[in-house]
Amino acid sequence: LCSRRDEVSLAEEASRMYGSPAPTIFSKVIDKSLPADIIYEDEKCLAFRDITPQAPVHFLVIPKVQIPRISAARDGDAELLGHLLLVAKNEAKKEGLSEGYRVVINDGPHGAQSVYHLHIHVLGGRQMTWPPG
Ligand code: IU
Repeated sequence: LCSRRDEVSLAEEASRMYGSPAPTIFSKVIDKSLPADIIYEDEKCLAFRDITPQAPVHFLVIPKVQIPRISAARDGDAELLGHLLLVAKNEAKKEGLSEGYRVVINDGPHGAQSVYHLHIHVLGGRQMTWPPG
């Protein structure tokens, strides 16, 4: 859906704004070199099913630009971050999560983040508990 030129300009934008964070497995999901179950895509983001689902419905929403973690976001990312949340709730609705769901962003070691490309988890289809582990 995205031209090579778009991809190059996204990479340039990332490098200009964030330096060049080490690419992660999600770079390969974005460039389609790694197959993923993509449920939504637009010019700014992707949503795909988590490969190790922790609930009957578990998908991730990621920006195409590689912000490594939420704590590295800039004031200028406000519109993009808002967009990611709106995509998360739109896809949750499409997935039939009318009884509610959990939205999670893990940050850094204490947050148990494992992939350093910002992603919003959406989990649903079962009763969640609180507090999380
Ligand atoms: P975390 O918040 O960084 O811990 O979440 C990373 C998620 O990415 C985790 O739920 C993995 O199951 C998921 N994931 C994936 O969907 N596909 C992959 O190839 C890899 C991780 I590596």
